[in-house]
Amino acid sequence: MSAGRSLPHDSAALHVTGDAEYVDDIAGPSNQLYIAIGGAQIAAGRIRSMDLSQVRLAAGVVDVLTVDELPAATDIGPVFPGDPLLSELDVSHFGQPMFVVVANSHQLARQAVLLARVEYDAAEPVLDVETAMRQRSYVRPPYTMQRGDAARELGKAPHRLQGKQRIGGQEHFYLEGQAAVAEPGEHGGVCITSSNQNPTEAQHIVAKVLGVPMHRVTVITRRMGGGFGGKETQANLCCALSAVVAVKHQRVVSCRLSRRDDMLMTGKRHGFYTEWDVGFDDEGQILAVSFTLAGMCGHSPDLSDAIVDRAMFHCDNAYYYPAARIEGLRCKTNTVSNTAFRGFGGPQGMLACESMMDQIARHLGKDPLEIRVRNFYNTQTRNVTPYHQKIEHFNVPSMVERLRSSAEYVKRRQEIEVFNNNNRVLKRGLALTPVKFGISFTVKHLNQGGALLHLYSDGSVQLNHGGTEMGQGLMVKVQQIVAHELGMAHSRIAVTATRTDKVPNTSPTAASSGTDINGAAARQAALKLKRRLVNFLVTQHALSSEQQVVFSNDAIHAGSVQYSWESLAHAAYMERVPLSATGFYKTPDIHYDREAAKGQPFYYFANGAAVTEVVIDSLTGENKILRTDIVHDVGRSINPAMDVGQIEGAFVQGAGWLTHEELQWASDGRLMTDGPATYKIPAVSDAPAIFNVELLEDAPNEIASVFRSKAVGEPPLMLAISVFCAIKDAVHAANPMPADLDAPATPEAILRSITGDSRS
Ligand code: MTE
Ligand code: QUE
Ligand code: MOS
Repeated sequence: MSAGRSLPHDSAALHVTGDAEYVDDIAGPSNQLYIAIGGAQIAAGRIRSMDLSQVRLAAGVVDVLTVDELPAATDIGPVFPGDPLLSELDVSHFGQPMFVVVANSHQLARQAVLLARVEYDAAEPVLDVETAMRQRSYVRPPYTMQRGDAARELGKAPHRLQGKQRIGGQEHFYLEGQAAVAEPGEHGGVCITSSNQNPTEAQHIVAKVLGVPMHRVTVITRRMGGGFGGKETQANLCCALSAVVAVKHQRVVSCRLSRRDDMLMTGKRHGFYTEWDVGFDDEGQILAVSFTLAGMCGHSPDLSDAIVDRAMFHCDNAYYYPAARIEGLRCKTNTVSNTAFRGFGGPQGMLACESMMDQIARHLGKDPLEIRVRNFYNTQTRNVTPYHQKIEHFNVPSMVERLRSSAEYVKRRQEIEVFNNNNRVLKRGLALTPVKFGISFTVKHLNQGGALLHLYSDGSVQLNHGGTEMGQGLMVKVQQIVAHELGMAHSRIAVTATRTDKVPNTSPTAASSGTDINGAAARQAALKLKRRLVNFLVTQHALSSEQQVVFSNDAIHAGSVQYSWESLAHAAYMERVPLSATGFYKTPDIHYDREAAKGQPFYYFANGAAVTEVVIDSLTGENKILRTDIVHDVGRSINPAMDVGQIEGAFVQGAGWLTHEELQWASDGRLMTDGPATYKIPAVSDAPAIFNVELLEDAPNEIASVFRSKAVGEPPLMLAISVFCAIKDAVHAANPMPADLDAPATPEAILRSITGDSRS
């Protein structure tokens, strides 16, 4: 049977031979045009004058466009307006697109951009979230969730602590940058091939920008060389600009951002400033908590409303708060508009929570794991979240117990103490942290999926659905689901490029829900096709019962007659049975009243736990992960190899966010970390030397998800919080009264914390 097997990624061979086609591999016609974007050289202020005459005269330049040449809508804000495709006179971040150069090659277009002469009236940019907070400068109004009377319970608590933490953002650093190719079509339409997590949204935006109905625009995505949330809304820029130029010049147009432009012009993970005020008893059991979570949204809303919401939904992580008040702020800064990034705000809320847990433990002189365990939800009495969703299934406590023994937590804790007593410079640290991550888009309408299945008369199947492939293995998993349902060899099924003209009105491939919703939709399509084939066979062979038709082992049995897929497809075709089916799925039972901050936004939770041991050098702040053990709950896995790959990759990406990767802006608002020389993503050697990843066994999802599997894309990123907490543990071994440790825990930050040289 296909589901549950560790099939290789459907593009694995293509990936390693270089035959997998990405947007920039598409061979265009010889008269293809290329564009480059001219970005603002200030972060805030106004354009006084813009002289593009030298740009127009540069070698190979065919056209130069500003906002005045755009045909229809000029704002590409995905949810709320605020993202000018090309700026008018106001500038709100460094690198903001101002004009487009169209030339005969990317290189000529990029060279011409440099010839622009622009004068500005620069204003003082706001470059950090605390300044925006003080000025009450927001892209969206503040929003609060509460349960119980946190202020009153805080006042009565035997112990009370306040803490704060700055949390850095993160560049997506997908290996394939933003790219789109637009081909003009009839009636002012266009067909765009784009590296894109959200083809439908691109279709919608391009239609608005061109001033044509959506039916004139087709968007195709075969695969991305990584998306990580960075191609959910940020792919729209290349799509919209290439479409405008393609329609204007009636030629194929390529837009592919240089790495530097990509880093300057497209959004990243939100940095956060977080504060907590917590009351607890002598045992460290939390009685009440108040959080302020302030996200650095950049200059416009983009998806920040939902992202800060998700941070708020995850500052409880796995812990019950008898009373809680959670305030989320969407701070406006003169930086690029921040966007979706694996975890979608969840990691930032969860890190604030886990930092608070550490602080409580240190205050009481207890092991942080003891405090964590003491505060876990249970499903009987301590089972209501701050947003009033009940926790009905919860396997975090048993997973943590399992990990505590399999990773020898207690023994290693003692060994580390001995090591630290015997080493003055090197200090080791250990931490075990859990993850509980809510699965579903918290915006209800996005929780739907669609699929289209064709059985051709030779018995081969072509499958299409609304999800996009970004390396996560969505296509092979959906292929396995359909193969399983049809009892068919998976090799008969070709999953083809995602296209807005095959499955319409799709949701972004995001919120880890790709398989949950598109796999379920594809399954519905397979069931529909199967039903028609059963009816056909029952009639054809005058069978007394449908039970006499069996699909298995890549063949079909109708009573005593056996068909191959070739013979059945041909026979059904000859009898004029429709062999194409659509499938649709919407997640049941979810609702959230944002006004009241009450409801059931999540269909279920994905869970995991990690123990990490690190070593730091207390003189230099250097740090290294020595060992990580993970137990993660993917329900009944559809493809264990893909799932383990997702867990390993997400963990390392999360560890990069919390230890190496640091965004820095110059005082004029220019991003200084604008390439791999200045922005350090993890290398292979940064993965834990000992890395034990285990899928929780015999744990089918209690909720009726597709084949009882669980989403895996984002949740394991937050297992990397164990790295941060382990570093903090090591810092405490170096100095029992260190200054606050902000994220990322770079060598500089670690050293500042040890020496007590706090930045503020
Ligand atoms: N894995 C790879 N290799 N590349 C990616 O870009 N994106 C992550 C995750 N895993 C990503 C990835 C993010 S942000 C999400 S939301 C999910 O994959 C989306 O895919 P899924 O819903 O099919 O799991
Ligand atoms: C998780 C997500 C997303 C989300 C909510 C989540 C996401 C996303 C949106 C969103 C919100 C409002 C819109 C819209 C999209 O919400 O990726 O078009 O109008 O795009 O909990 O990953
Ligand atoms: Mo993932 S951040 O939901 O694209």
